[in-house]
Amino acid sequence: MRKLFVLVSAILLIGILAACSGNDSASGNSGDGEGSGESKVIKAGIGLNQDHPQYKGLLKFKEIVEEKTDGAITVDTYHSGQLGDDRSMMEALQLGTQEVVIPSTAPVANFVKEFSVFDIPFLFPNEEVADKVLAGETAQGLLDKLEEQNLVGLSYWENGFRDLTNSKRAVASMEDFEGLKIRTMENDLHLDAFKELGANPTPMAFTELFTALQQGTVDGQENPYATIYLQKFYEVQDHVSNTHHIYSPFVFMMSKSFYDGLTEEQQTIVREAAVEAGEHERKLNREANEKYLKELQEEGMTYTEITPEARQEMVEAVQPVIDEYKSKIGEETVDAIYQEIEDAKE
Ligand code: TK8
Repeated sequence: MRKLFVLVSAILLIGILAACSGNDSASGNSGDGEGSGESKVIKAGIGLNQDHPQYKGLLKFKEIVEEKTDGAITVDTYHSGQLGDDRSMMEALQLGTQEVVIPSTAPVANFVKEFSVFDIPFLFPNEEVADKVLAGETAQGLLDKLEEQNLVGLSYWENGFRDLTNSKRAVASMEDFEGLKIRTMENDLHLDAFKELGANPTPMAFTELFTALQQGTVDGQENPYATIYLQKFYEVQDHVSNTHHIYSPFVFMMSKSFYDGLTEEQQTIVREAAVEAGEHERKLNREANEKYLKELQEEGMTYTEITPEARQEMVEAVQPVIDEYKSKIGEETVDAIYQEIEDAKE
């Protein structure tokens, strides 16, 4: 009789424990999401380090979400590629093993090809026009297209105008690109544009870049001044030029399976938090890009100014690549963005 009691108790205990640990995703989010009231965890990763405005923006997102949900949703933040590079983290969102990533638009084009519109060289004339167009109908519509890839685009943040660095020579004009081994993001338009300028481009994840520069696998790279300074590229690069060849947005995106499991109120909270934190990040990023060129020179980098005439030569040189990619990206999207840029200039 005693043995039977012990056996029945053990079976009951195992059943109770199993019911309590019913996690439906690797990040430990339990419950069906239908307002189950159980706590949820957002695992959020970026490639840049803890000093970059992008991470400060992510901490702002964490602060807003945890406060407004009264702790029902908590945000665990990871920087410096701790969870992987942009592309692998986007795949993790699709698999449901990570909830948030904020990649540059360039690698996003491997999931939704229309995002490559933002990789058209010399597309945006300045940040003011970029802000207006990214808040416009076409750019917002691209965020919606991410849902086809089990991703939810919540807002655009700012990476910024990209500038060239290298360890070989001063770059003052297109001729100076000749033969330079330049790392580019994993995006065909970037690759073909740098080939057209005479460089020898190599696509590479950001997480591998510092080591590649240090070992001379590549001669140079291109990123905004804030990234160049805060990732300490001045330790492995001698020259910087204000090529300003592309304005890169970031895309704040969430796993669709996680988003769909939130209550309507929680969905509104994360959407609004992604927008508000993005405004905070954009402000910090502009301040950083303003001040770090001077500090790069203080760290020993040689700065070379690209004159308007030299930049115009580059614009004309890459035009055949832009013409070729218009149909690859989607003519409707490209035409709409160009129109919205003209409207934004007025
Ligand atoms: C960081 C990247 C980076 C981007 C690049 O994860 O890859 O060069 O500019 O900011 O998204």
